[in-house]
Amino acid sequence: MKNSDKNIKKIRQAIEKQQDTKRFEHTLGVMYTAMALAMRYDVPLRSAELAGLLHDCAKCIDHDKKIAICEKHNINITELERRNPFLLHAKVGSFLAMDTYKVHDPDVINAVLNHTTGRPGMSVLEKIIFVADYIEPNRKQAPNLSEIRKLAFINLDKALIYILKDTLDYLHSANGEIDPMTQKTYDFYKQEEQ
Ligand code: DGI
Ligand code: FE
Ligand code: FE
Repeated sequence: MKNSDKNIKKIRQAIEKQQDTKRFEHTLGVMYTAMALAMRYDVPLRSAELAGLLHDCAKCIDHDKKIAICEKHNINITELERRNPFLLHAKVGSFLAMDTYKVHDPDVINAVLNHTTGRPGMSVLEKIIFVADYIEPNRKQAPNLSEIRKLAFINLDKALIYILKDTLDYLHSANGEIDPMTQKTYDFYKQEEQ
């Protein structure tokens, strides 16, 4: 087995220990969906596999512990993140991807970092992880899922915009606090589309 394959196997085993069963199933769903999208959009399969495996590596960590990790390692926490600490799993996850899982590919790290809010100017891999997170087969709740699933393999940017729009609509209806980055990402891609 190649060294890189051995590393991925080790990371997969470590993530399985870290996550509850449901979250790990979701992780594998994102990993395989991201790899399928990587085939479609000419991204290295290994990058999609790694980023998919790692994207929620901090999801099963208590809020207090996530905040403690940020404070210990000088990772900035915004006021909005303090009020909605689940958002921190992306930032903390990207830190752990480097610190614990020893992954240093900046594209993979960015894909973990930006998987929840997105950002303007995402790489193809970042878009793939963002979209795969929403459409992977275990997801059942979001509206328009079958349409977005199809669209993801036809036009990645259109799928991205659709997901951001539905997320913002959902947050408005549920009175969720909107991270300025989620709004900025939507505005950026919506405007780029025209
Ligand atoms: O970690 P996952 O559940 O797999 O997925 P995720 O990291 O994309 O998180 C999904 C949740 O994040 C979903 O319920 C929508 C929410 N979200 C995305 N952008 C924002 C947001 N929540 C708030 N409060 N504000 C945002 O801007
Ligand atoms: Fe997540
Ligand atoms: Fe996820």
